[in-house]
Amino acid sequence: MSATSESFAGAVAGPSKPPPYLQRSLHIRYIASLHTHTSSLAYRLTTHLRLNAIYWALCTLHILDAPDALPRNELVQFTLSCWDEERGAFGPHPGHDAHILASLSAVQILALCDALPDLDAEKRDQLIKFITSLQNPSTGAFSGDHTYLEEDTRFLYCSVSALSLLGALHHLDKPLTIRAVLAVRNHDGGFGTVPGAESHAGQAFVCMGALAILGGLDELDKKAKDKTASWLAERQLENGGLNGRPQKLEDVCYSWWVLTALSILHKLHWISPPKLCDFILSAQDPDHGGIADRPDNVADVFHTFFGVAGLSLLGYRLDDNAKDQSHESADGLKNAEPDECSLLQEIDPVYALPARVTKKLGLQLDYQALGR
Ligand code: GRG
Repeated sequence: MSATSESFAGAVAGPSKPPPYLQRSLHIRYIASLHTHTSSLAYRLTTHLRLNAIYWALCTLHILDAPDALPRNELVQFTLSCWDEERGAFGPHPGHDAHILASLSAVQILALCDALPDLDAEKRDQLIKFITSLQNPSTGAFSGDHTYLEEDTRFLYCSVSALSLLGALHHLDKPLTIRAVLAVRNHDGGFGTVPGAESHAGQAFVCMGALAILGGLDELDKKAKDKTASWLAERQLENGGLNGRPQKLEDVCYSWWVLTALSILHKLHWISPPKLCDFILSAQDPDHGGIADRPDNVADVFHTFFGVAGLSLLGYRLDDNAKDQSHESADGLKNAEPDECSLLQEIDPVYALPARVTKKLGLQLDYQALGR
């Protein structure tokens, strides 16, 4: 073929369009490949997110029922090597300072790998001390680290969730912490980062999740809960995707931040699940795997996790895509038998971990999961 006809053929073919079903095997290969492509500039520039990324990747594989596609022992050892001796908690990468965002990811990775006991008793105690020391004793708000530069409900959720996963929630003043969550609730029913800050869907997840773990959901009466659910349901746009606040663009990650809060409120049916499923599937990279923030953008592990987790909450069925499943058999990957394993693995919207894990730890709380 001549150069001209080759480029003409390329122009005619154009970029592939994602199929209307989940490309499970392709996404498993995409996630596994992230572990081997470690010499790229992008990999080096994201060391500050390394433990978060391992958590997103592992959790995606668990939902896709392929937990062994990444090397468990190596990841557990790497996670433990991110321990910051001086501060007594986890940093995002060996040699980095401890932070609550990395510490929750570390605890989640250990929980996913059934390796929580690998954290020895002395370090567990230090970690609990680090987390409780982040709380502002007069307001109950949390900072992310010992610089105490910024308080944010994200840090509160991470602290509450990590303490709970460590079986150490009794170290916390629960009524004070619940008050700190209620203080960021706005008149529109949404939640912000600090009192008076604009409502954002990300904060709806962290605030509803923290209230659920702390047993504080009933501090909101039915009218207040419905107002929050209405604000969340209004996030769905004509194209099926969800935005994070009014007048903003849709993004696949809001499938997680919005759906989890609706799930905790038992109001998942207040949005259109089929339209959201279609939007998530339309953001797949049909050639290399992974899911992007929206169609035609570059896929990444963050959006892949939140897209797949959203599909799990929506009760997406793998047997909707017979074509992709036959592809999987050829690869030797586990095939989903329609009667036996047609749903994605269940994700717990409160802890952002597979339900298998929170059940085993005796932590599973009440929530709505479609199709189960
Ligand atoms: C265990 C899943 C899990 C999370 C840990 C870190 C954390 C707790 C929660 C983050 C919650 C949050 C604030 C999510 C929103 C992230 C996001 C996409 C922010 C984008 O904000 P803008 O202003 O985008 O750039 P919009 O869409 O508002 O224009």
